[in-house]
Amino acid sequence: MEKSEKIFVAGHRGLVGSALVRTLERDGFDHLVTRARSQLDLGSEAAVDLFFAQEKPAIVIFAAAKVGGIKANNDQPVEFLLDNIQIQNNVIRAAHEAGVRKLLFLGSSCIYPKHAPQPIPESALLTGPLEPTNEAYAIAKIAGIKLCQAYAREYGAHFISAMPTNLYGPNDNFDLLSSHVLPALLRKAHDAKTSGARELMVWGSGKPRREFLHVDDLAAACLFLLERYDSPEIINVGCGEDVSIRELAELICDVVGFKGELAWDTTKPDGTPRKLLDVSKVHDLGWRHTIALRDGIARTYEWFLKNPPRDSKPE
Ligand code: GFB
Repeated sequence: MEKSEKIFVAGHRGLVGSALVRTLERDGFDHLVTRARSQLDLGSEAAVDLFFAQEKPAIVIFAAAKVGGIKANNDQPVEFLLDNIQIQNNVIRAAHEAGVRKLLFLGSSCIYPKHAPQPIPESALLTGPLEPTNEAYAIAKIAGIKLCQAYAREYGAHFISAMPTNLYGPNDNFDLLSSHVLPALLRKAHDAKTSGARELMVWGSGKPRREFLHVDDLAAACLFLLERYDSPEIINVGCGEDVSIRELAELICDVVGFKGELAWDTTKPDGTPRKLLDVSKVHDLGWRHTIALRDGIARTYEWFLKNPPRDSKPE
């Protein structure tokens, strides 16, 4: 990739998009194009067409999505399905029509069947029923993967798709009702410590296992793949290790310095029992993560302390 190539990062204010911009700028890419939601509504076909016709980016990284944790996914299947399909259809089609040289579509590890073999190989896609709490989001992401593969097969487009595991880091969503588990527990541990509470409430049984990747590692992987990977076949991006939600909660309490007890709200869903990606394909290409979970949590907590979230509704 030339440093001067025009790169459009769709969704540059989010967890993933902001990490991509940080990494690209650090590496000397000096022709980035970004648009705030108020400037470009990716849900509007006409606006997206006009943007691509005017800007003609060479590279597109698709990091725009309606995302959320287990509760948001479960509560709003319509929005997760409709919004995601709409924006990805608009961007992928317009990218092809504007002659984009390469597009990277970001999916999610939730595209795999609920009872996929662990660690989950890329070949597990569409081999069984999905986890019901995130079926809508997963179906939208699978449609995006299939659209990229269709453009590659029918028109020879260089549209690739990476499947990141659960991500965390700066600019994450710390709202307790809509966030993922890691930012939620970081905030709860901080609030419990500062208020002198004795207990921290964790959702579910604590038994599900998840794999967590710092978003700066994902951003580095995206650049690596844009430069070295050109197959329409999906590729997993993770760290190759998972922890139970109980272990995660204990680790977060330790980093934050909360010394109280964990309590379990078993009225909340556990979701997929385990989600660990098989990362041998990306390892064989030569990419590996660099940020250990404990360090990544400590760095994210530092960021959180400097950027306290606006108050969300109580749980
Ligand atoms: O991160 P999370 O919301 O989503 O939840 P998924 C992971 C696990 O953490 C679940 C438990 O078993 C939750 O019950 N958990 C414990 C908590 N305490 C909390 C808490 O305070 N907040 C939250 N949010 N969870 C999402 C999908 O699944 O993962 C999306 O819904 C997407 O589609 C994303 O794929 C990466 O890992 O279960």
